[in-house]
Amino acid sequence: MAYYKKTLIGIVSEYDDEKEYYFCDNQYTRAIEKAGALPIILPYVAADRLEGVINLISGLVLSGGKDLATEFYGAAPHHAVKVQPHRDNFEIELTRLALERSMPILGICRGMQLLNVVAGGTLYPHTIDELPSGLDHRNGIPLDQAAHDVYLEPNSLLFQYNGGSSLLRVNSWHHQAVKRVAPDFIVSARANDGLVEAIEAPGRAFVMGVQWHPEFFCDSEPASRCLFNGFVDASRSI
Ligand SMILES: [Mn+2]
Repeated sequence: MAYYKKTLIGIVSEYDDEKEYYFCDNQYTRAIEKAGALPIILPYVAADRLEGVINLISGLVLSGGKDLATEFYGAAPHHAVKVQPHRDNFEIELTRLALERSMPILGICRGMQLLNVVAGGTLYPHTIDELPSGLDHRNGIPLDQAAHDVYLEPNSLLFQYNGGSSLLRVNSWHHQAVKRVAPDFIVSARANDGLVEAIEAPGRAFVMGVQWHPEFFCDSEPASRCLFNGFVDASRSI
């Protein structure tokens, strides 16, 4: 279909250090395809190629993966934080450029955390250290199953995507979380332990982060489908 050519969505890949392979969970690519766009998996190219990447794509998915290094948000190094420096360097600069160009961005899990940091917020490096009475957000429940509830704010896009209901069941596989929300962003969802589960930038076309993995629920749950459709629609109009 012709409009695929106009709507390329870049998805930041993961990287296997041992094999030296880039990889990407096909749940992301399927979700983007189903929403009507063409997914492009992005390797970590050199800084002087970032402009070219941004010129190629209409929307950017910041995918899940290892942890963002603590140095980027002013926290001390932590033994539970597993980093991938060349991904951080690539993805931070790419996200900065995408924000500058007012490009639609969907940050998922690590991607939400990275988006928050690039926009000026901070993270908990290891939530159970600082919030010991909270939920275990990485308790081993597989990502194709809901793990806990989140409560959506009525003034958020997510609330609309959820049919005007504040309650949503989500999956969960994270040990870090947003601490201070970036300026110009609002919290659009929290878990019942108070942890920030989604953020969005109301002044922008579509810039959103979700701490869960909606790409696993596109077939089974309308809010996730609407979220990807909303992201691709915003990207299409760029
Ligand atoms: Mn969670």
